[in-house]
Amino acid sequence: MDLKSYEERKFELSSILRELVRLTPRPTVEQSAMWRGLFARLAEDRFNITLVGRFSRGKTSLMNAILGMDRLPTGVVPLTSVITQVTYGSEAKAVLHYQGTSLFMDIPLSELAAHITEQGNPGNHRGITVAEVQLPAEFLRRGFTFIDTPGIGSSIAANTRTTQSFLPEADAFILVTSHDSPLSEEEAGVLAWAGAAGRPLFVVLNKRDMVDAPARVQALAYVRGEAARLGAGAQLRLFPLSLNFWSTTSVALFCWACASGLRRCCLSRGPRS
Ligand SMILES: Nc1nc2c(ncn2[C@@H]2O[C@H](COP(=O)(O)OP(=O)(O)OP(=O)(O)O)[C@@H](O)[C@H]2O)c(=O)[nH]1
Ligand SMILES: [Mg+2]
Repeated sequence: MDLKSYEERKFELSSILRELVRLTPRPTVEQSAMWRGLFARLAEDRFNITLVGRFSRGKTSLMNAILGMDRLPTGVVPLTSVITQVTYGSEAKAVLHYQGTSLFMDIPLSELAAHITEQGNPGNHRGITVAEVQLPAEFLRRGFTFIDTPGIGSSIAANTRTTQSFLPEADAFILVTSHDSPLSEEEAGVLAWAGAAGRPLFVVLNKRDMVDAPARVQALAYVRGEAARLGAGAQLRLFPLSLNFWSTTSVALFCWACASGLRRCCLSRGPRS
């Protein structure tokens, strides 16, 4: 897609949105917030890269590695309980957005765990729709937004629901699974969903350190085979990693591969339907 058709498609989308707003004279708070978000995404050329996967796969660890910092909380038990969006901002802080209101609250990053984890905010009882982490990182300036989601398939059903209802917002997926038990039922569901929706899909096979060489080969072949069976083989890009032992080089290579994969997807597919 060239720049002209991109601008045309953007114009078309904003006309449809304006028409929607016009046809809904009394919108709910949720509808207004959704439309504001969509207008902002269009205006800022924002592209949502969403990390999904079963609980404790290492999604938040990957997010920290990509951002080159250890600001987001990780742990062995189901941890992330709130959609956490990392985006550009002139100063490092977090902005909390709540259900049913357009009010928001700024907090220092040091207080984040009290609001976005199962321990500080179990089942998201505080009703936070999104925790927006703003960082003055140069590469976030280009409109890429990384979104960490609560783990799917744990005993905490609210986390699975939160993540599944967020899937349509994703422009591209990084599905994090692991070598020791590749692809849970819920993760296979995400593969099938991304395949049917034609979204770019990067699969990180994490925890490489936990299995021996023959099991690594088996795990890779299994994920490739399942992706093909579920209709996501064409857009699959698979990365074996060990986030407990990540190096700047391995994460930089992953980011580079994602960036070139995204460029290829956008050029070959054009806008999504
Ligand atoms: N052995 C090993 N452990 C890892 C690796 N990557 C992450 N972990 C550990 O796995 C646990 C879970 O990591 P998180 O990043 O919190 O996982 P998550 O997917 O965000 O978990 P939820 O937020 O609960 O969905 C932590 O104790 C990490 O230290 C890895 O490559 N190898
Ligand atoms: Mg997490």
